[in-house]
Amino acid sequence: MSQVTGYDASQIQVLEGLEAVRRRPSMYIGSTDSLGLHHLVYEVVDNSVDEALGGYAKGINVLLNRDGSVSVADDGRGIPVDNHPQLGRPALEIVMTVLHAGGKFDHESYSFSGGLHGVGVSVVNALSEWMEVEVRRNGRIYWQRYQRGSVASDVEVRGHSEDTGTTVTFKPDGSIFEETEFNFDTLSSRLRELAFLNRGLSITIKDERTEKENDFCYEGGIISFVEYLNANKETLHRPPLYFTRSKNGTAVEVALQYNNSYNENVFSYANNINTREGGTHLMGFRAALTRTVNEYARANKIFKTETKLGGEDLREGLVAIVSVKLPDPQFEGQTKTRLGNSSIRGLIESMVSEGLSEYFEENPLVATTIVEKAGEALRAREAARKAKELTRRKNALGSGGLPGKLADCSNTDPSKCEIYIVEGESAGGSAKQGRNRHFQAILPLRGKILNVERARLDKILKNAEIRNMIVAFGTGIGDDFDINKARYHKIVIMTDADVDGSHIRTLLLTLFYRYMRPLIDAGYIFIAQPPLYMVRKGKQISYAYNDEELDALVQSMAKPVIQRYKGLGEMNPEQLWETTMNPEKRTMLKVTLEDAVEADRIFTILMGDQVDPRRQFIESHARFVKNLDV
Ligand code: 0RA
Repeated sequence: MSQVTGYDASQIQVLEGLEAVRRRPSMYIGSTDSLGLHHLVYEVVDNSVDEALGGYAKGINVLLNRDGSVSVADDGRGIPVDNHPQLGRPALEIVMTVLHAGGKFDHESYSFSGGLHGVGVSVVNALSEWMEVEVRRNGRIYWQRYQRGSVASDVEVRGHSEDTGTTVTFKPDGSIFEETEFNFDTLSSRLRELAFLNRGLSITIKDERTEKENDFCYEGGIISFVEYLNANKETLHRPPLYFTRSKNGTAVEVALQYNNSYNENVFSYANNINTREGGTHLMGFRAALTRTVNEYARANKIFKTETKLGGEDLREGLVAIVSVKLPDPQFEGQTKTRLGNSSIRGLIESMVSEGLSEYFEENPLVATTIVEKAGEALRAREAARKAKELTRRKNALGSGGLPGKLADCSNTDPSKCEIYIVEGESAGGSAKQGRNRHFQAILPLRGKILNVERARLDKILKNAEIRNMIVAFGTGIGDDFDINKARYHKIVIMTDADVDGSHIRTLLLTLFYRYMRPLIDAGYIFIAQPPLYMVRKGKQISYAYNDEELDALVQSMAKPVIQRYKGLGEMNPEQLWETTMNPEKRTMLKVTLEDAVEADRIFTILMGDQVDPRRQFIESHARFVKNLDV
């Protein structure tokens, strides 16, 4: 610790600290792309959530302002403004400008939330062109402004207020972020999630630019979350199973409900952070679920013969939220979203076992329903294993085991290789002729693939088109999936721009989403963008990929001949290469999965067995699902 004290010394430290943040922003907020930009808001919101978790704030309002700034307001106690005894500056200023000061420098207690990186509001300040904070406290309104993290005005009193609370407004620094425009839907999803995770907390978001707004407040907390996830599914028991337990300073909250689908949809959280990569808490939960259900089945003699349900049997149709709150969480993994604390596994397993067995004793009908659903899954899994064996043995036969319909590429370095999944034999033929055979493989699909949303793995594996894909990709499927075995790092869906084409695309995306999700997470899935029109005048030929481009071309070429492509088959191999497959010229859409909750909802609605929600969805999203006929 330095011997120099007082204002000057502390100011120097402040500037050094925040300068470090501006020099290496990614170290503090993960990235400077759109993800990092939105983390700024989450970081500020999390401080208000903390205040709400402490029982001091009831509501949080987020406002997207017209000038590109965002305001986060809460009705908590307000950040203290009195002078800090050692530093001789207002506590407010220190919270906003000192790295790691956080809001809790005067508290012994640990913070439960704290953003993805838990870095504190001063980091957001450092990365903002400007920030202003208003504190309502002691009957007064206090205000201070900062620029790029530095104090731009002393704390001022700006009026009177009987309310208490804090409002932070900031504009992200365009010299640091690649993108500075906030996305309403992205923020909205995260705020909805926070409202689910913190029962009774009211969060609103309003976009001044578009007048869009949302209000989130769930008295049911994570029970409401599970109901939301199951909204368009047929559930097997109502209401969701729920319990909470705490031990040794760690709390676990579980809500769970089975539906009649074959998918699993489990979201785990540690201190309100979505642990997409799972971790020790999720392992503890799964172990407890498997053990407890097996114990219940045995004790109540539900199966006639000795039956051991596996973890995968209990996943079928499972929708669950597992939310843990613990001191000092360790986040690991590629995206720092895997909980690493090793002692948590056993602790969660014992708390969840206790909670589940108590619930089962009190709700024997629910317990029996779950045991029977898992028993059915077990029998189906046996059948699937046999089907998989068959696929494997068939693969061992033939030339190198690859499907006969696949025109493979010659390069064997997966990172250089692409595979086009092409609708129809004729377009497949054009693609085979037009491709660069060095690094582009072609797999034509005959007709539509099976709808995996309404089938179990054993049936899925009987589908020849799906089997061809699995074998060509090299990755396996479901539990056996291994991304390291992928034979191509680009998998390109190329379908016609019509009703059937978009249906096939959705079927393929559903397959990838449900059974090969790591391909999406790794950014390997793409959608080819063939042109919609050919515009010709004499020898001059141009292509338009949308209606605006068509208008522009017609303007510039004056009275050209316009041909609308109805299918890929109308292009000859050279045209297909030039317009859609040539890496120098093509544009492709990369399929990303920002929001797993929303993706699940869309696939359920589009591909599930309930007709009414699908009709409603298509009516209200007519543009998104244009030409989609399911
Ligand atoms: C430290 C102490 C106290 C409140 C806060 C921090 C606080 C921080 C933030 C950040 C956003 N909203 C906030 N609301 C409160 C209160 C200390 C006391 O009053 O005893």
